Amino acid sequence: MKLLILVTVLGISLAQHDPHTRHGRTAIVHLFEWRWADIAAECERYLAPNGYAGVQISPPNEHIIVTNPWRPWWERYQPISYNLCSRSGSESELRDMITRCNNVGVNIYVDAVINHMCGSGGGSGTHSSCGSWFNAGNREFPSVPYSGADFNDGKCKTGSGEIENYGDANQVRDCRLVGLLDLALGNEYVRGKVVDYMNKLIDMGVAGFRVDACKHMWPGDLSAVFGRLHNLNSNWFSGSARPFIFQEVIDLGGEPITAKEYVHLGRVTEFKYGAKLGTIFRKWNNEKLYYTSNWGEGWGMMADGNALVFVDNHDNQRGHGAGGASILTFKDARLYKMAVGYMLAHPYGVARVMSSFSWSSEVSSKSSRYNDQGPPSNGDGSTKPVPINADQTCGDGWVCEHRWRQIKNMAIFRNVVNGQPHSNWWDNQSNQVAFGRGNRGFIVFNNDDWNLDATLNTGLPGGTYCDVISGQKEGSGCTGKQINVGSDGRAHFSISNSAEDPFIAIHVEAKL
Ligand code: QV4
Ligand code: CA
Repeated sequence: MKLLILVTVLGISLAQHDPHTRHGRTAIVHLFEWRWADIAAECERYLAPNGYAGVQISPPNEHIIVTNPWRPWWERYQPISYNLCSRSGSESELRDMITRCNNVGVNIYVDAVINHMCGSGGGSGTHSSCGSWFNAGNREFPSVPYSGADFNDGKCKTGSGEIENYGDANQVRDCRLVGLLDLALGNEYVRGKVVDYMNKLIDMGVAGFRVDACKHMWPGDLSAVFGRLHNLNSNWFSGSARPFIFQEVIDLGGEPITAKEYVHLGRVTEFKYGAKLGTIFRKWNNEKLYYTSNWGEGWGMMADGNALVFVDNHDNQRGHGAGGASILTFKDARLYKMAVGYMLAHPYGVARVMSSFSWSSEVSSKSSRYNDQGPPSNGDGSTKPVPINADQTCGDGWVCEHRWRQIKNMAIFRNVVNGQPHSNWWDNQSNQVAFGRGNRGFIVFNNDDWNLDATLNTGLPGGTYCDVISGQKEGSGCTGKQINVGSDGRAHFSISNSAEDPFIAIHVEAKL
């Protein structure tokens, strides 16, 4: 225990807390619902050249097909088996993608859905992504195989068999989450099946897992599963590297189950981060950006070494999950770019960038709920490829936030300043703030309704720098603003409150 505290205080990564990123890269991107073939191409043509460290992929296992009449995105959170054919592609396409991404130093993290199978109302038949037969009502999943004894129906104590009260930890772990058939992870047989699934992926070369719905599983059961995972594939990782684990636990306070119960097993998604950052940039509840001088633990968030941080995720960007109202998304592009920029400039946590598909905000004639809309699809329900436009943006409804210049350049900024302390804080006691990262980078925000005009200590060596928000360094010039840093490290910044992007970022690799 003492060692654990010491290690946490020093910010050293424990086993399963280390993302094993390579080539000094730091940020992860969630390519939500992308096909494996497109991810493989994106690793080679964009992610590696632009310094992205890794990709969170959508669940690769066999899942139910829901015809609604169109297919919602969330069918992939209803497993039918651990066969590796999914809406994103076949097992061979998955293997090819993992290999090609690894070969250019980009890690793959799998979204592992191990708390449950499909919903109790999922019916019977072969409406599944590999065509395996199942019968949800009878708890029959012969392709695993799982049957009645492998589920928590007997253990759950609520009348409905559903989670009825999040104030009762037993039912949150042992009963069904929105009807999803709850696996008995206390049973050796179930653990073995889950471990085999995850180990197969590790052996294929993945670097770790985003583990879905961890609040709904007992930490002891997860510990037993994670303890039996193989070390990472030594073709790409050091022989003793443990898989990176980040657990989805939504802890916004007020429930008996907390993130703290899980931090010894791996990192945990810090949902306070995006909820609070959204409130701050929206200036709700009289929040001001200058209050963030102690951002991170100072704001009641978990220890730096335990946190996986993000501005929005695939749930809360569309009102699923919890704590969504303040969340910024690509739909609030101007504030969103600032918030993602803030996250990527700030040293706290392992950062994940969201890459979305767009959806209609209207309830269309075809859909019951717009926030169920699936990825861009062909007439037969298959997912469309991601076409790349001449200007490097994506087409066909793929938003590709990770390719927005401001976000891509801040992912690079994070790599350039990696390991440097948060330094040279400045604020105007309102919504104008600036901070640096040692002598490697500096960022200035103006989220006030008036101009910013200030001479600030950047901590950087004297010289001329390209702002990587309004443009970037290209050849021997800047395509956007230029900032002159004096030999004393001071520079003058002026940011109009009506600027397209009211923030400026400079770093030593964008120096002329
Ligand atoms: C419906 C009714 C239920 C009923 C059930 C009976 O609503 O009241 O009991 O039928 O069968 C879909 C539908 C949901 C449906 C359910 C079962 O939306 O209406 O229940 O299927 O058929 C995603 C979606 C869910 C979706 C689920 C499975 O968000 O809407 O449910 O996939 O397809 C909590 C958890 C947290 C969770 C978050 C959303 O603590 O862990 O809710 N987040 C993760 C994922 C998320 C995913 C799941 C967990 C489940 O990030 O994307 O849910 O794997 O906060
Ligand atoms: Ca459970």
